[in-house]
Amino acid sequence: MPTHTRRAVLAFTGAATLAACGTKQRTDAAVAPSPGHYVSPHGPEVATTERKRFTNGDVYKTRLTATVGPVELGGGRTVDTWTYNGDLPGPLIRLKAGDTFAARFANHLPETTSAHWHGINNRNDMDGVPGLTQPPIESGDGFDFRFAVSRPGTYWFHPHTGVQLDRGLYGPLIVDDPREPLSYDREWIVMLDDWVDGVGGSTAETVMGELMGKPAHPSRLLHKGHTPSLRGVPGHVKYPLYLVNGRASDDPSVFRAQPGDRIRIRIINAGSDTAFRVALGGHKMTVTHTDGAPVRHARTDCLLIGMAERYDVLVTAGDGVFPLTAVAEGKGASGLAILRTSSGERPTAAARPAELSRTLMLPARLRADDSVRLPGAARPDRTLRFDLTGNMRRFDWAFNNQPYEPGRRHAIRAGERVRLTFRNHTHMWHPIHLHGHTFELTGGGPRKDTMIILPGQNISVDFKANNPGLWMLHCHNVYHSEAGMMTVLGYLR
Ligand SMILES: [Cu+2]
Repeated sequence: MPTHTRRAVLAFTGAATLAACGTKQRTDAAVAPSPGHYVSPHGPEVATTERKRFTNGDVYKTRLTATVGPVELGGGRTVDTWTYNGDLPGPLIRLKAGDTFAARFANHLPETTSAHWHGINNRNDMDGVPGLTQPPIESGDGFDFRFAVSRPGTYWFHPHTGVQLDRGLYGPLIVDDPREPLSYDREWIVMLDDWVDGVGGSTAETVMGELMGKPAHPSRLLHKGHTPSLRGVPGHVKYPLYLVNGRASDDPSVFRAQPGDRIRIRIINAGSDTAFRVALGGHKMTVTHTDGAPVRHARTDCLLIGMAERYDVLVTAGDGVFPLTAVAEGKGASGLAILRTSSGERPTAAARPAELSRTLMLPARLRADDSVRLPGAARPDRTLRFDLTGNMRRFDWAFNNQPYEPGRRHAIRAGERVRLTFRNHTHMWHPIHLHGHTFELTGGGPRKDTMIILPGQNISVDFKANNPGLWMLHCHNVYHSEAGMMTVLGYLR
């Protein structure tokens, strides 16, 4: 005999007992209408929006298999972990704007999984959020993903299930622009990661257990996580390794180029609990994109990249051997890759390029390129306010003190300019990610889909509600999202 899960019951009563609220300006907290008043991920609104995106480009066909097996991390270290197709990072998915993505996804893991296409303004039923946009993909089962890809940029893919991301399940997803406005000689994709899985018997699950108060050996928790120039604690976990493109810093990957080459570097933070401060020794960087969207070009020495954020930069290669150093913010250690344009000794993992302590680029200093400014009046049609709450001892990270509940939805309407206002009441950093849309930092700031909110900060972002469905809004610290710091924005029908 079927029984209701606790979640389902809560979702139902939550929806039924709250009164409906207004549509103009301000809808705080959750949420009024019953589930039937929301656009379904499988509803006609989603299909109509997808038809508008479709432009009859090529069909990009691929196979992705989530699998268990050994991976070599450099320096002779081999771990048993979970990856896509046995590769770390996972296979490069590369298509062009206007194409259709078609992947046969197979789950060879011992548990359910999912696949989320981070940053893509996807059709809602392909967004890969189990229990919200589709059922979980069972062990031994598969799923056919198929969707139109309309916007160029630097994206990536990962599971949206538990803390699986803190294994090796991630890969780059690059959408080329058929009318690429930048000119450069080479391209370097750089994926950053904090690594624990399979080292000394630790897994993402043992780390989560320790964070929830079950001591583990070896302990992976940081007791102090100070950051050089910004407030608060960036992350909880002292990882045994920080990887760049799947390699540990004592045996780094090497990118070869010619002196004078103009190189586009696409940097993706696939870490679960680590923000990285990134510099290329001996070089200034010109920031061209954040989270796939163009910005007015801005020069900097150093970037701060929260979990799931991406930055594209241009550099003109010098003559020599240079460290691309990614310091784990507040954790002391770093990841490393090498740019080599001539012979010479390679820098060591301990290298700390002077650029790390020069100009640091933060999103508030960037402006959206005119081509991606949000259209329409600057005044929002609706404002949703989110207090970021929780503390380390209880490990109860949440929005507005309410842990994730798939049936609790924040109502929005198609066509609205929606403002999200975040106030961080905690001591932790929270990189907040919105699915299916890119927002603009208010006041003409950059377009992004993930934004670090520092302790004490009060930050507003606006987006155009142009992609109907049920969309996750969550912290991209995977241990915070798993603890409950997730919620849903739902389009009203
Ligand atoms: Cu968080």
